[in-house]
Amino acid sequence: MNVAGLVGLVLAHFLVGLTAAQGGCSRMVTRRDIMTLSQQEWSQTASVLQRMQNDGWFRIFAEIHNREFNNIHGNDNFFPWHRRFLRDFEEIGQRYDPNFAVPYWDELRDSRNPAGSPVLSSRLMGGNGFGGCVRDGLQQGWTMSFPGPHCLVRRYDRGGQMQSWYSPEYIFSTMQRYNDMHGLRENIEFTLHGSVHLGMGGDMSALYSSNDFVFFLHHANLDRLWAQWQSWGHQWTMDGRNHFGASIGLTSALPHYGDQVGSTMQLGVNRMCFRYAGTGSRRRSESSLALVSTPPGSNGETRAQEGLQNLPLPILQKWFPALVNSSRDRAPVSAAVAPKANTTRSTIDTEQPAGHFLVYPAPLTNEWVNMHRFDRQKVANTMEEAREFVDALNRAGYKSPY
Ligand SMILES: [Cu+2]
Repeated sequence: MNVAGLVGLVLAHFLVGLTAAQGGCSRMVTRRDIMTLSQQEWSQTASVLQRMQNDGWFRIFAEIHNREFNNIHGNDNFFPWHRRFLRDFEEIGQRYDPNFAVPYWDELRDSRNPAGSPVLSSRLMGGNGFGGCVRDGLQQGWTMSFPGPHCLVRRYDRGGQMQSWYSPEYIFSTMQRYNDMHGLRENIEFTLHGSVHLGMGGDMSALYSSNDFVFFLHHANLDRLWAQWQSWGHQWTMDGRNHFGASIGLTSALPHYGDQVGSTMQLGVNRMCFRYAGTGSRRRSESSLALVSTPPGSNGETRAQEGLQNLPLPILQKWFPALVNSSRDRAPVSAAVAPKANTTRSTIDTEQPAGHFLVYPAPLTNEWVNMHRFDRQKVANTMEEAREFVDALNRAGYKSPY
């Protein structure tokens, strides 16, 4: 073969690779905040889920999650594996309806009083169980078949109430404090991930938690947060270890599926044919609080953003490193917008808009720590740090709009 032929061959390979990488999806679906679905859209989603249940798919997914449990929790397979698992579920759903997409629960928005969330109303997911059994919402009357026949069980962790989850502010802080997968994964897994599973209780706090469709709403939200973190310059960040202590990289095989970890890293490529509506859909700057898809007309995001930027410098340096510079840049801008140009940090208490002090989030239980084989000391440190965060912001007079 002559040189031109060789160049042509190499080029052809390159182009094929490029096309495969960019055009892996013949069609994309959009995962939306479940609260933004119309009645008709929710009915279509619910009808797919009902047929998946009738055909035994919930059993199959619960069985996989149960079997792989220790391979996919408490180690750094956590994010890519759950992304692959959700996509698997979504692809099955698309056999019933090509438009099917897993919605997400914007659970940070409901973190203060999760049991009061409209997501848990009869119209959507239904609420706490009665004598354990969930009696309203999507899965009303369903018999789950893994590990044996039973009603779907929910037992909120505070009787009819749930302990508060982690605030949008705390998760925003986590996402800018960690630049590695291991650090981000461990913090999110110990905090928001665990508090939602434990708050709901019942099937959601078991090895086969995917019996409850809330599992998919929850993991779609965690995946959305990961996608947003990825867009902050961490698109290909993958590090850490698997269950056996071996390091994980982009070419490692995902448990059960065998696909490479790298195949999950980009939305719109390979099998990852979905995007997120709302906050996860746009590339946002790391210094902008955009984790919560506030309803139209609400100014919660802006108010939280301004409140955080006005925090004393040592607090920003410790908890919001990405805001340190934007806070300095911002000061003259907000002064120009508002006529109160002489606002100083010492008047922060009187300048804060109405809102709530932060509350301590729900800690993990010992049972949960054991079930996941987490390192006790690391969990204790993370729980302590989360309380420190609440104390620091409350002492500074920060009021959350959430
Ligand atoms: Cu899981």
